[in-house]
Amino acid sequence: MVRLSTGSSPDTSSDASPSRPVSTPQQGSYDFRSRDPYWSKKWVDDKLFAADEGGDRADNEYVLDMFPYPSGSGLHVGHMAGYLGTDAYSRMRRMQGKNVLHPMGWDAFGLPAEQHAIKTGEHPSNAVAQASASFRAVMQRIGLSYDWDRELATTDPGYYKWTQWIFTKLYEKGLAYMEDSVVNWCPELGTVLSNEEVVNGVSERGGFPVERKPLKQWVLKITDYADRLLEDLNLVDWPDGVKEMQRNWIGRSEGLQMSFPIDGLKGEDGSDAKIDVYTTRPETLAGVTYVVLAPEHPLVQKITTAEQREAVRAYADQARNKQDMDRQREDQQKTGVFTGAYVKNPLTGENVQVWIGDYVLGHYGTGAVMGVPSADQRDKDFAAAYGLSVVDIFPHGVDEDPDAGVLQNSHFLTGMTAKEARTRIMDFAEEQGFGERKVNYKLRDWVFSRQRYWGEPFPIIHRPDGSIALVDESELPLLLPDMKDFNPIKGSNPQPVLSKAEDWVNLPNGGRRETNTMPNWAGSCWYYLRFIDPKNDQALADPEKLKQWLPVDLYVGGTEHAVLHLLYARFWHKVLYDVGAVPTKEPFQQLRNQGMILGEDGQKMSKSVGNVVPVDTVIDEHGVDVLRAAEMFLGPFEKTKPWSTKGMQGVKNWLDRTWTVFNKVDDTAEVDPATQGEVQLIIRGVTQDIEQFKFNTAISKLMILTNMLMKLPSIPRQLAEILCQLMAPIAPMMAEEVWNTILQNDYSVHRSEWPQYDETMAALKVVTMAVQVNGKLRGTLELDPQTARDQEVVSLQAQSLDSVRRAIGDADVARTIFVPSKVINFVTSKT
Ligand code: ANZ
Repeated sequence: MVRLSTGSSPDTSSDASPSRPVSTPQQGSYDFRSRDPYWSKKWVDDKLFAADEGGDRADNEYVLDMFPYPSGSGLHVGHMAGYLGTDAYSRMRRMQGKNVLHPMGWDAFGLPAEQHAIKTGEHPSNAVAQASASFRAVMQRIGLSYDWDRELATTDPGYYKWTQWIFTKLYEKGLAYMEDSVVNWCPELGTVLSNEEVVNGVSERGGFPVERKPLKQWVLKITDYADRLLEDLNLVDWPDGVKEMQRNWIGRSEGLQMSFPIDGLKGEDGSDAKIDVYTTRPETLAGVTYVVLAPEHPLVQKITTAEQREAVRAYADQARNKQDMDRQREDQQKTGVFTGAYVKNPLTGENVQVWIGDYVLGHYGTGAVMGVPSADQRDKDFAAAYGLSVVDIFPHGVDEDPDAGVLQNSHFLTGMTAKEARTRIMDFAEEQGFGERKVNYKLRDWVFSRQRYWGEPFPIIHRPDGSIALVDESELPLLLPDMKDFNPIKGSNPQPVLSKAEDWVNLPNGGRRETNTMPNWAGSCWYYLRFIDPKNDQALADPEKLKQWLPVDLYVGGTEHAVLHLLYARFWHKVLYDVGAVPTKEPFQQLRNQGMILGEDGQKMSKSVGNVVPVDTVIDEHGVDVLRAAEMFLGPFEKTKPWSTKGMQGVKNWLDRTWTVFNKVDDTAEVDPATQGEVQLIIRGVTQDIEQFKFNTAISKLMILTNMLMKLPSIPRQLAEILCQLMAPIAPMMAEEVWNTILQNDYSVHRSEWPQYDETMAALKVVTMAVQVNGKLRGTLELDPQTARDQEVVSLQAQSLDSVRRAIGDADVARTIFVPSKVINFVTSKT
């Protein structure tokens, strides 16, 4: 689901000496080259991060990353952004006494593995095994605290058995059906493409011609769940932007469906034949000066006059190959052709022309609209293009407020506000029988089949008589046949790759197996359930265990999944809820999106630009903790931000300094009350920051604590332990080393008890500091009073502001003027 990729990565277990004996005390600096691999391996071997089975729902916490799509080329720091956040959070929650479920797996069906297979001739399962092994190696090298015993791949037969089982439930509930639909078929690639993969009529990949072809496909009735998918957004704690995108995608609107009698054409029952339109603005009826049908509307043939036939056919032909998205683009020139037919406006009794135009979509509403050029911009453009008349029903035309605007030239609606008139005309239309209130959705049923090899086979048999049967549950999983040739079948008609596996397809009784496969979305729709009980072969998961863990408390991933993945997963979850397989209405309680990490140049990381920062390079040079802390220190978790070598250096200096601090621990030293108070504030601050995914400010506070301790002649053990524990989620390797080797505490710091703070402490005041470059104001920082007094931390935070980075540019900072709690000014010298 998430596209990550990696090359060969070093085997974490072999390149170091994990068995180095522990010695104390240590001086110099933290020996990350040998100690990082030691700890990461030990954590895995000891299953330190395994979630306990059972436990009360209240004590359990489920923290989930969107699982990646393993493929074959280099992992860079940007790929880790989300994982580092959930890891730090999970570590703190465990230390706070939570039983945390934090799993990882592989979304392994789909295009990348299949394409690798086509290129190399190697079976995709090998590519998947290799790629996931190398992903696992990198993740373990970084020490991500997953419960590796729960690792799964959507391509495991033991997993997709249940994907198929869920499909049988959908089918039994009448939510899966077959339909002839029109697809984007690329004869050269031998594959169906999504609308996004088609650009100007050719394939995005390769630039080959794409044709619209009919194909029998499986479709899931997600539209049956439209209202619940909409309403239950109120139950979840998600970013408003994501909820809004889901709402827009579902696109519920309330309007009027109304009939315009066709002049001179009789229906079968002898009454006037009619064109139905759907409108959300029925109050604009008096302003209708024409009606437009989608070019594919079934009535087009019937109503077109002999004179217009040729023009209409030519127009409809060229519209057929256009994408909906292009048809709806606002900057697109509106085009159309007159059909020669007229319809009667049911309010004014006037006849208006009927046109076809591709800005009207065939499968939304009724596939026909009433044209109101004085109220709607698209209609205005269309009327202007063809010289159609305009009736001014609003003083301000299309700019009129759609509720408060007062109507004119509108029969009995004149003088009413649009909102008032809307209700009146709907009532009137229903009384008179020319219209009825209707709710419409943008959401379409979900085309659920693909023609490629590397996907879940449908548990479906087509009997010789044409009827459809489910494969018996006892026969699941229905294994994907082991093929040697996964090449798509090129040619003018769409054919699934599986149709080549004749022995598998043809059954002794004359039946044929379904040869489409499921889309990549299928496996990612329910993996969070399987993590709860990954080895169960009796059920997709034990209902008791589901009760102990659902819903997922926190789900973290990229905004690219804001709509489809989350909508599809919610849909399946609701179906599973309806069949009694899951205990909650919604799958994911809280959602967070990580921001993208850009290259240092502010551009998206890419090989061709040459700005990629590979994970392995940073770790080889500086160790795991520097990578982790530097990445989290770049800025707010949700924000897109560039990588910063300067920032990394700052973080590295901080970690080096903490090492010095830990080496000054003195068991006899006492904590003075002033320091004690300050430390309380830091504990509270770090705890709250990590809870809220504000890792950058948590790190600032850890820097302050370090600086505070640096100033003490010797470090009381209690304070050293607090610093070590507070930094454990951020710099887990060194914290573990210090905890065990220097402080000689019981393994592991990550299972130790999180430091407590005094709840009654007064709320912190925020200090606003000015940030200047050469005396010019370039930004401000909102800081807590402690931070605002610390020159180094303020300096680092200030330099991570975009505006400040830009103002400094390539110059060096020659001098920094710092007035605590007030201002920081960077004076640059020309290089
Ligand atoms: C007249 C009108 C006047 C409209 C006005 C809007 C503003 P939603 O449901 O919110 O997207 N419409 C209806 N069916 C359509 C189709 N198949 N293709 C393209 N457009 C279509 O908005 C529904 C509105 O979108 C409808 O209301 C219709 O234009 C247009 F000042 O009717 B309206």
